[in-house]
Amino acid sequence: MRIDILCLFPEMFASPLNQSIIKRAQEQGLVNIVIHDIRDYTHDKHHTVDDYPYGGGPGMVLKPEPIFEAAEAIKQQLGVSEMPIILLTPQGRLFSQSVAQELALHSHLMLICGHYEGLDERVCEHLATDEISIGDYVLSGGELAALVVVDAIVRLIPGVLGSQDSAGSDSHSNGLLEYPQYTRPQVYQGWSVPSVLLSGNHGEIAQWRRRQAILRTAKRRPDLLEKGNLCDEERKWMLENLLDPK
Ligand code: 6GU
Repeated sequence: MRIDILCLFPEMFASPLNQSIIKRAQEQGLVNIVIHDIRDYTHDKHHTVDDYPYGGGPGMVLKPEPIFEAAEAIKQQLGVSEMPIILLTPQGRLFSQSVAQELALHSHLMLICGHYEGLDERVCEHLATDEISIGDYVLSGGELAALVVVDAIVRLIPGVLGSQDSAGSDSHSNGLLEYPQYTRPQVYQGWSVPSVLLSGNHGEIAQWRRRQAILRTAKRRPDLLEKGNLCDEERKWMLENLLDPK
């Protein structure tokens, strides 16, 4: 997969993309992430990227020309006439694991990071094919949001994670929050690991984990439960244990 990112602050990407799983994915050639500075596509002496809003009011608005020109140059370089062009904006559709799964299917993505108070609406209307927000709060710019989106997508590319299993049991991948995990020591400050996990009985362990994931989701994120595909027996067990926590 290739991901091109258009932004005003390219240095914000250097460290996050050079750590851990994303770094390894790039080294293995599973993803090629290219950062572009929108300022490089200006033509005036001062490399102007923004201007006053028509109609007045506070703040500056990103000009359309450098963004359109950058996107055009990238498409030409890639030899494609169409590709998903995703604008990161608090006005976009809400990002989620299922949006990440959908985006991970593409071979090319272009992400555009907005900044300052806003960006010319013609970018949204005539260049972007999608607009994404990472949550209901306001960031100073789209760069951090782009990093969140890239991280969530890259770990879904086949071969990126060590064992194919580890993406499958993550919180949200089966619609539920993840079950509690433990490692050594068996007793820490008097707190013991649940004995079922030491039993070696894989059937019982799987059932305990499934039930813990259900209970945790019901308590913390009941809005997610309908995506968890509970069977009647699981629903009954959940209701009993929510009412009567032992
Ligand atoms: Cl994508 N951009 C900005 N500036 N703020 C946000 C956001 C994006 N998603 C949530 N807040």
